[in-house]
Amino acid sequence: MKTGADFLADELFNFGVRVAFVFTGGAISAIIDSAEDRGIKIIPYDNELDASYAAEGYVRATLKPTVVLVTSGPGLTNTITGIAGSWFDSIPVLFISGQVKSHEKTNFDICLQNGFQETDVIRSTSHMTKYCKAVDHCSQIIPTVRDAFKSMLTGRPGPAVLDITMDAQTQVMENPNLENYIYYDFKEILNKGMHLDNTLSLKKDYEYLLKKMLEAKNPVILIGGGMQWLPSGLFENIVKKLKIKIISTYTAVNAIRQDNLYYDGMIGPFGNPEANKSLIEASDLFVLGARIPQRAFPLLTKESKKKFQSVRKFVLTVDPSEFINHKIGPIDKIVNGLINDFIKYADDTIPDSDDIDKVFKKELSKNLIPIKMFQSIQSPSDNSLSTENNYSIFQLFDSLNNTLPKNSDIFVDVGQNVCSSILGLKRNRGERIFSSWANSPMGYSLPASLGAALDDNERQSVCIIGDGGFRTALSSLPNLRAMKGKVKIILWDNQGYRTIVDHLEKMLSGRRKAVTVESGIPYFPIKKVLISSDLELLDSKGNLENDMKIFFSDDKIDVMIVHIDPSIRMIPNIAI
Ligand SMILES: Cc1ncc(C[n+]2csc(CCOP(=O)(O)OP(=O)(O)O)c2C)c(N)n1
Repeated sequence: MKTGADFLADELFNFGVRVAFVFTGGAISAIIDSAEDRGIKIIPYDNELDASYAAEGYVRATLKPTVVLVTSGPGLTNTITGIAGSWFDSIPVLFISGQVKSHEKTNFDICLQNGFQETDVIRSTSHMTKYCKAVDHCSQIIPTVRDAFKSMLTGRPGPAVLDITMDAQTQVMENPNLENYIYYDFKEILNKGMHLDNTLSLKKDYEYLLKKMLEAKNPVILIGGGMQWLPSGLFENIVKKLKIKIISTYTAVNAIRQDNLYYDGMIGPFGNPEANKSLIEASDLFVLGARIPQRAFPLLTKESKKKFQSVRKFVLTVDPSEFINHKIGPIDKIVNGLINDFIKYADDTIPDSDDIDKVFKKELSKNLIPIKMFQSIQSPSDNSLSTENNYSIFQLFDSLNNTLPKNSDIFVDVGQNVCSSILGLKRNRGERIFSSWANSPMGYSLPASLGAALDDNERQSVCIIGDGGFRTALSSLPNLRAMKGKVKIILWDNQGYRTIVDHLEKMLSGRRKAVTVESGIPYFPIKKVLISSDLELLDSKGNLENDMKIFFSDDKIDVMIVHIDPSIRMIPNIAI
C-alpha cells in the first residue's frame, strides 16, 4: 500500500521529473521523502526563493520538467517572486506546497487563520499560474498532477501550484485505476509549443502569413519569448530561406546568433538603434511570439509614431488576448497558431537556394554596445567612490568575448549587467543568455545558474551579477560551494546600486537615500564573506583578459570580481 506522497512521487517521475528543488518543513517532508525514494534527486536550498529561481533556471536551460517542494505558509509565500517570474516569462515550473491538515483549514472569507503556518495559497497565486489547486484528499493527487502538467503546456506555457494537505500526503490508498493514461515528453511538447488539445490555426492562416511575408516590399520579422522553446537552430534554418530582416525583444535572443546576416538586434529604449530603425521603416511587420510590453518598445518621436501607424502589422501568437488595444496599434491579422508549425510550413514551401551559407558571414565589430548608452558621468554625490583599478564596460565585454568557454549558458541579473550583456556578448560560439526578463528581481541569476548547471549537458554555466544583486543572493553560496567548478560568477562591482543612482539623478535631484554607503546601504565585506564561505575568488586588478583566461580555465576559482567604473551611467536610446 502506498501513501498519497508515494503516488505523487510516482506521477512526477512518470512525467520525467528527475530533480526537485526544495526547502523542507513539517508540511512537505512526507513528499520530499517519497520523491527521494522514487529516485528524484533532492536539491536543498537555504530559502524557497532561491529554490524557485533555480528551478526556473533549470527549465529555461534544459527544457526538462522539475518541481519546487516547499512547506506551508512562509514556505509558499517565499516562492511568490519565483512564481511571478515564471508567469511573466511563460516558464512551466510546478510548485508544490504542503498545507495544514484538511480539518484544520480556514475559511479565509471569515477568519484570519486557524492552522499553524496556514496561508491562502490559492488566492495568493491563482492570478499568476496556469493552474492552481488545493488537494485535500489523496485520491485527488494523480488527476491534479496530470491537469497541472497539461495546463502548464497548453497555449502560453506557465507555472502551476498544487497545495496538498498533510493528511492527503500520508493517507494510504489502493492502487487507483488510472492505468490508461499516456504520459508525454515534456521537452517535445515545449519544442512544438503546444499541448494536443490546443485549438489552433489552420494551414490557410500560415499560407496567408507566408504569402504576405514574401510579397511585402520591406518586411521585418519581430521575434519574442515564444521563440525560447524552439529546438536550437530551427528558426535560423528558416531565416536562411526567408531572407527577411529579423529584430527581436530581449527574450528571443537565443533563437538567433548575433552574427546572423539578417539580424538587426533588439528593439527598445535599451536595445540596438538599428533594430529600432528597422521597426519603424518596415512596410510590413510580422510579430512572431512576442507580446511587446512597454519596456520592450522604443521611444518614438511624433513623426515616427505617425510613420509606424502606417506599417501593416501581422501577429502569430498562442495568446491573442495580449493584443487587445495594444500600443502598437491596430493589427491587420492575428493568427492564433504555433511558430513551430509555421516554420515547418514555410520550410516545406520555400525551395532551398544556393547562397544559404552567406547567413553567417556578418562581421561583428569589436564593440557591440551602443557607445552612447554607457557613458561616464561624474556627479558631485559620487565623491566617496573608489576610482582606482576600475575597468570600463567595453573592456569587460572585450575580455568576456575573447575568453568565455564555447556554448556557455550565461545568466544575467538586473541593472547595468543585464542590458549590457545582452547587447555586448557576441553570442557567436553557441552561447545562450538567460534572465528573469519581465520580473527582473535582483539576486535571480546566481541560483538560476546553479539550477541550470545541474544538467549534465556539457555547457558551462556562467552568472553575471552586480554587487547589489549578489548580496541578495548570499543564501545560495552553500550551493555554489557544493557545485564547485560548475558555475563561474562574474561579480560586477560598481560600488552600489548604480541603476537606482541613474534613476535618482533624474528624480529627487540626485539625492541618494538607500543607495550609497553614506545614505543607506551598509558597508559589506564581500571578499571576507566569500572566503569564509569556503569559496575561491580572483580579484582582478591587472590585465583583465589574462585574469579572465585564468578564471575560466581554473575549476577551483568560483568568483571573479571585476571592478567597473562607478561613474558609468546607463542612458536609454533617444526617441527615434
Ligand atoms: C528584488 C528586487 N528589489 C529591488 C529591485 C529594484 N532595483 C532595480 S536595479 C537595482 C540596483 C541593482 O544594483 P546592482 O545589482 O549592484 O546592479 P547595478 O544597478 O549597479 O548595475 C534595484 C535596487 C529589483 N529589481 N529587484
